[in-house]
Amino acid sequence: MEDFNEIVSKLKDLYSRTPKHFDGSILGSMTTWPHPIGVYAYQLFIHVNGNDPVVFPIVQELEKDLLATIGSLYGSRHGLFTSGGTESNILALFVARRVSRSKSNVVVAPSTVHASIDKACQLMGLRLIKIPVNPLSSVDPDVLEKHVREHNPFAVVVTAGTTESGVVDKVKEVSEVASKHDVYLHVDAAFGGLLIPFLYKHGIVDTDLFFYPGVSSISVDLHKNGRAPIPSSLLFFKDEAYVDKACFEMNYLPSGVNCGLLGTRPGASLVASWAVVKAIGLEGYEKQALAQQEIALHLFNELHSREYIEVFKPVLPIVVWRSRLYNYIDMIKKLFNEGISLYKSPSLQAARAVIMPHVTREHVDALLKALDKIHERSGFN
Ligand code: 0PR
Repeated sequence: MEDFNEIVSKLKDLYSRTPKHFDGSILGSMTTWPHPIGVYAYQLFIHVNGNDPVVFPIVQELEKDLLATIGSLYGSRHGLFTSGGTESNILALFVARRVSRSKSNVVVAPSTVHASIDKACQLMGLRLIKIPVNPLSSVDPDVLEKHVREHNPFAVVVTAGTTESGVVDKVKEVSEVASKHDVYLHVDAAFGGLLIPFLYKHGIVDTDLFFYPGVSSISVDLHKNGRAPIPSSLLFFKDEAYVDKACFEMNYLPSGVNCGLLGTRPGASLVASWAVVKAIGLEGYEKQALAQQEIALHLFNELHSREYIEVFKPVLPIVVWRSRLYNYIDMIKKLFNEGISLYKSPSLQAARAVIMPHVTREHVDALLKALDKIHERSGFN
């Protein structure tokens, strides 16, 4: 057994070598530095099993409050707290299958859906039909309707803030197609859920995120733009009865049921999310969304002014670009060697920077400097 102090000093060493969001090196992932009140709450409630509301009634109380606050943005307070966008998407399709009257096992979605939809379909033996779409455009509702007529799905999934380019599918128009054909519609707003309602209000995006009559569920991650510690997401349903369909009988538990995919679950992350949402408030999320968008536009404008770059105009704060000199994988590798980590946008053969709440103008300027440097060395500049 190792000495406690030795383990602590090893941990400190490991920590010093682990990248941190605030140092500007993490510009690719949709993760962020959690709000300090969330870290405090997480530590305080570290012992709480979120799957035991009888022993820990706080879990249900705070879940209800959290759902009411965030759900007020979309017009529903029915739902559950989950471990992330993946669990929310799997559960949404699971519930869709349980409530659907249709016998079909087909899910229709634009090709821009997140890979967790593929995962959900593989897990449940569902057939996923992808509509080929331009990654820079939302799915055309008429094309979607054509696929619905042709493939007769029980569920349709669209995305409000796509992973690779931040595009927002037209929720209202798609919901009309879903209503007309009596198909379950899930909207994956893991990334856009805490941006779109505010940016729509300010006329920056042209699509709102709301429980229009044909929408059955909406997922939004709190560990992305919510600034809650990982793992944290919410899955909203249009109807209270749908929440029960995300639960399983488990007789030995004091509550008799287990909701969601996890068994024992981190109650601490639920309490922490609640605390963070209280601390930031919807007004705080609104300011944050506007600030993120402004930094994204700054990055876009700067990239646009460089002749060695081809950049796409951001819809949400995700900026995607290519180099005219390097292929995108080489460019990402070179930037990684300069201490900046980005993700790929394979559908556009491009690099992607996500302007999360921790990202500052200085971080973006350091990225631009690194880009200039790698192009200068090759004599392009
Ligand atoms: N839906 C959308 C639209 C997403 O972009 C993501 C994740 C999910 C669902 C799944 O969410 P969870 O990761 O919470 O289950 N997008 C993250 C991203 O693109 C996923 C990610 C993060 C992947 C870090 C890899 C990684 O190292 O940043």
